[in-house]
Amino acid sequence: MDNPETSAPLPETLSSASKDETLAAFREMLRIRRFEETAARAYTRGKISGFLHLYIGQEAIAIGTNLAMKPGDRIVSTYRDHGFALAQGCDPNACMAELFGKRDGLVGGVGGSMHFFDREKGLWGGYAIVGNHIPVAAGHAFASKYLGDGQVTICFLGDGAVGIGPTHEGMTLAGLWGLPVVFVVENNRYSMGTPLKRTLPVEDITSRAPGYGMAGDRFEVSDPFQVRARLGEAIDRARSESKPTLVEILTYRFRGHSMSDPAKYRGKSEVEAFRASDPMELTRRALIEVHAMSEDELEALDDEIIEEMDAAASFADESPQPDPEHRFRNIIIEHEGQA
Ligand SMILES: Cc1ncc(C[n+]2csc(CCOP(=O)(O)OP(=O)(O)O)c2C)c(N)n1
Ligand SMILES: [Mg+2]
Repeated sequence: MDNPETSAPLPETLSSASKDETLAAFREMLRIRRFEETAARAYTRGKISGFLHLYIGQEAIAIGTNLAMKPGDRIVSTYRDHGFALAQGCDPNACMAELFGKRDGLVGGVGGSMHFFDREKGLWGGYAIVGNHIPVAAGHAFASKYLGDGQVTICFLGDGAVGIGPTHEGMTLAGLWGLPVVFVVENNRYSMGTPLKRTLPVEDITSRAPGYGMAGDRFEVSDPFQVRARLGEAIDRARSESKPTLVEILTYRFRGHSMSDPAKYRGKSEVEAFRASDPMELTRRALIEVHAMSEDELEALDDEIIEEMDAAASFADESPQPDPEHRFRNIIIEHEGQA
């Protein structure tokens, strides 16, 4: 009998993609997953302080977004930001060193997990305060409209950010002023340990889009090419018509909210059911079933990536502590007597 977990048909977006692009997307998703697992191990060994929110299960969204973006477009993200950094091409050594709070980190070791930032790569910040980056994203989009630079801002938020005041303020202004922005709710069904049905009166988040004068789109993530296509439409609308869109992507995180969450609020069967449709697993299956790759070839790829991430952890470990003065860099106001 067929294993029901592997006999589900592959999504058309995946089965119609070329081998090269499927392999490239799989590789990038796997890099995120292995980076996160390496970070989790480092956290349990006491190498990382503070919070650590992993992106495991949601990788296809960051990879599909990167495929849909043009150079100059901007990502504004939540604290669950490592996947976006890697998808945008940030160096895993610098990302890991940032988690370790080291000098060679992406922002010199003073930002940590929740504050990745790489302007050159289009990552305009991870933000720790739920919902408060939505007005920031609207501000970026306002600047693009004002300057006529043709750039689009893509702002990610969680389902838990939807009821927060600044989310409403930012979306209202984006709709009112016709800003070139795409708001993407990564609806992973939980905010910390609270399921969506206990936080929102209406679970379809895009039902709010007309109230903001925005187009809406809602789908369950299946693979990076589906994300590229669906977000691509919203990004085009922003770029060519200067109209915002509210996109809701239904997804799932396989780990707890953060490293301190054992995720006891959900059953094993729920997690297993989502594992069967894990976009990374579907992409792996496409490589085997459609493109005739072997398990051995994929294992060799995995070994190479594990090695890359182990090297990133060693690099981070060996990187020096930041200079004490570094904490005063990149701040807006310098008080008297400060460096
Ligand atoms: C304004 C504010 N309130 C509360 C918190 C604490 N907090 C951190 S993450 C989180 C849940 C957010 O869930 P969601 O938006 O669904 O994102 P997810 O973690 O699922 O990606 C909360 C309440 C915070 N960081 N900021
Ligand atoms: Mg959530």
